[in-house]
Amino acid sequence: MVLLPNLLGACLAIVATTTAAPAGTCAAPKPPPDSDTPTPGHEMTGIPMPDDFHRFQRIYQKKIRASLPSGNCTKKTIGKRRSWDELDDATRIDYLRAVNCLAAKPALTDKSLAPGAVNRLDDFTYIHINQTNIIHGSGYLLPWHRMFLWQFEEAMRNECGYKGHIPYWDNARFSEDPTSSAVWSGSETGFGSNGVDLHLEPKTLVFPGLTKPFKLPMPGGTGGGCVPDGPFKNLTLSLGPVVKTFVDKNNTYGYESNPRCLARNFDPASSKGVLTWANATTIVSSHSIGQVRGTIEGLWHKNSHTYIGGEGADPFSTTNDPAFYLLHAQIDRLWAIWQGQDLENRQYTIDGNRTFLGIPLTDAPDVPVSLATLDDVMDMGLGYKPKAKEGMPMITGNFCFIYE
Ligand SMILES: *[C@@H]1O[C@H](CO)[C@@H](O)[C@H](O)[C@H]1NC(C)=O
Ligand SMILES: *[C@@H]1O[C@H](CO)[C@@H](O)[C@H](O)[C@H]1NC(C)=O
Ligand SMILES: *[C@@H]1O[C@H](CO)[C@@H](O)[C@H](O)[C@H]1NC(C)=O
Ligand SMILES: *[C@@H]1O[C@H](CO)[C@@H](O)[C@H](O)[C@H]1NC(C)=O
Ligand SMILES: *[C@@H]1O[C@H](CO)[C@@H](O)[C@H](O)[C@H]1NC(C)=O
Ligand SMILES: *[C@@H]1O[C@H](CO)[C@@H](O)[C@H](O)[C@H]1NC(C)=O
Ligand SMILES: [Cu+2]
Repeated sequence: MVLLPNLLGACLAIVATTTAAPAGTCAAPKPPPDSDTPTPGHEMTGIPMPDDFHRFQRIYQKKIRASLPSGNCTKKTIGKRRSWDELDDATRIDYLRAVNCLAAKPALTDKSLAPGAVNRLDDFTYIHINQTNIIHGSGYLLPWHRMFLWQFEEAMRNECGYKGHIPYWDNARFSEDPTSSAVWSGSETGFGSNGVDLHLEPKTLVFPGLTKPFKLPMPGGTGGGCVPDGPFKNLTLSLGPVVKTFVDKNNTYGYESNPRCLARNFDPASSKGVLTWANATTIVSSHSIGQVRGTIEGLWHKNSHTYIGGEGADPFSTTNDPAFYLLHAQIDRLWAIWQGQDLENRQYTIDGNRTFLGIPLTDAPDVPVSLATLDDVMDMGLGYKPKAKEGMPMITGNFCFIYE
């Protein structure tokens, strides 16, 4: 009776201090939750986190916590970003309320840039559209979206009184049965379910703004129509869509007003056997920024968007689906866990071109076709233009958050 806890204790000490304790050394007892991890609102469901991913996540969390306090970022002030599935109902409802609050506030974007921008959500969609060919398939993917999430979180908190932080869509838990995640609940505590089934055919869509054509295959999906339930049932979108079967010269980037519902088109094949714990573990165990960005971009990011489908699958106006922010928090979390294995060497690293796949652009000819650098300026909209490296840390500069 006395021996067992001692043995477990010794084992835990090894796991906690060795970065690469081989699996099985300690008959893999689960480490206890950290004492400052609050009791979750809901039990986690779905496929449990495997030990190898858990090890990477714990190393990241320990290194971040060990670096606190860092300036004004302390154990008390650090923003805890949690899985939507474990948030309590009150926090979920408050988050969804704050999104609809931003949808009810007037846009700040100059009408000459985007005549169709109506509300504060459209400000985010406008700049995401404007920057799409610069911030995807490029070195800016990760830092730009980290900065973007932070700006959204600030707007939610400062303009709409949201008290929490951005949650993430823990899609690996639900890869084989994505709709079992609380994210897609049609009740008042979810983002709403799939769009009504329009029996769409697969299509091939084209990007505007590239000097070389790039074709995006879009599966037929299982929905395609309006989301019939949940808090965004009545949301009216205005900007986009942008990718179509042809380049629409009348409204190339979807900046004109185009009132319509929020549509989704779940594609289970983009998730099953794809957004798996095994692939998530491949990402966080990458050995270089090139490898981590490549796998995030080509595998996790692409398939997460394609799974949601509809508005969420348009690479330009994808932010029209409020679930975008949860999807990207998960992307950001995978990058954060990778960075956290070796903060000294991994926090400030960049890989990739300055444009989408290094293709010259037609509507940003001043952006050279060459490799991105840490000192390049990113356009976040509304006049905010930080350097790429400002979008990389987690507990300094603008940022103070941890993924739990
Ligand atoms: C993005 O906005 C800038 C003005 O800030 C404009 O010059 C550029 O053409 C826009 N690009 C796209 C793709 O809309
Ligand atoms: C949507 O609008 C209808 C009609 O105005 C209203 O009854 C319903 O409560 C609204 N639903 C939501 C989720 O806002
Ligand atoms: C573009 O606008 C012109 C003139 O208003 C119209 O005739 C044409 O059908 C429009 N094209 C598309 C693809 O909407
Ligand atoms: C993702 O997982 C699937 C199934 O396990 C595997 O076939 C595929 O190679 C993985 N992809 C990557 C990029 O590791
Ligand atoms: C940059 O773009 C060029 C041209 O498309 C491509 O060959 C190269 O692989 C890209 N480099 C990176 C790091 O993505
Ligand atoms: C922390 O300080 C930085 C730099 O002085 C500032 O930009 C940031 O807004 C502060 N963050 C918080 C959470 O107060
Ligand atoms: Cu994006």
